Amino acid sequence: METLISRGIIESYFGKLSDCLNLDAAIVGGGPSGIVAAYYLAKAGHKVALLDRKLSPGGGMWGGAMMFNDIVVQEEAMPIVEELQLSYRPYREGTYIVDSVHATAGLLYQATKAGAVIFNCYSVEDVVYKQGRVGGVVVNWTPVLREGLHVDPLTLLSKTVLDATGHDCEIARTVARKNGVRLDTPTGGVVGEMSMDAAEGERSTIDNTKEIYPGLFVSGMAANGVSGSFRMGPIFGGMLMSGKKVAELMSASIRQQQ
Ligand code: 48H
Repeated sequence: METLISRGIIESYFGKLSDCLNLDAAIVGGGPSGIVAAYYLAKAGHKVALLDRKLSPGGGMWGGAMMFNDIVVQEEAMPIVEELQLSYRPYREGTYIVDSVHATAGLLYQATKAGAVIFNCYSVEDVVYKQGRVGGVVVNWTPVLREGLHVDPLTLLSKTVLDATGHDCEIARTVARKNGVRLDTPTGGVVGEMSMDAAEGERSTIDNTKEIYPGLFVSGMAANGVSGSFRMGPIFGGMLMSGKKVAELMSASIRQQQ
């Protein structure tokens, strides 16, 4: 019995990993924008893997605001909440309340059900960069990096890569720093996010969701971080709409490359 259990996990896991060596979309970061992007890309029939460095993907959504585990979603994003079958309660002035644990678990459930593969405890430490294009991700176990062990990474090639790493914009920073290239941002680099303006932050998240370098897209807080726009606090409609928008942009790019 012990061998059966171990063999089942090993065979299944390595099959899953081998199957992801050539992807349509590699999503770095399993916060709300990354998970929603994974859902729509998988639903469109693309081969999608989402990598998150934590044991529990979900990013900043589990905790609501200051660990009060509810989030606010505005009217414009409710079609996504409906499509992903999340429960919600109307609040005031066109806003709704969603339990943050239910929402995070629900998004993860729908994305994986649609066919997205999630690798947790994976840190993306670099990208594949060839002929002026980002073409994949370089991955290692989070515990290897935390321990500072000198262990080389593995590589997953991908037609498109999404930086959904939140406030830190890690992938965009790495691409600009290591390759000396200009990103499609106001300065050509990572500008860094501004202080709180909830309405403006929500609006600009959608505008800033785009391809910032051939093969490299940004969503969610990373979109505002790279372009130097405002944070918005615990209102999550912008994150959901950014995930949907970036999935459409990436899907068009994937189709062009086929
Ligand atoms: C693998 C990585 C790496 C890496 C980071 O921050 P997130 O929740 O992302 P978003 O942008 O979808 O959502 C932002 C939202 O949660 C938020 O913080 C808001 C609305 N803040 C407003 C405010 O005013 O503060 O998730 C990012 C995820 C995390 O799970 C990280 O573990 C993961 O990315 N991650 N995974 N390799 N190099 N870097």
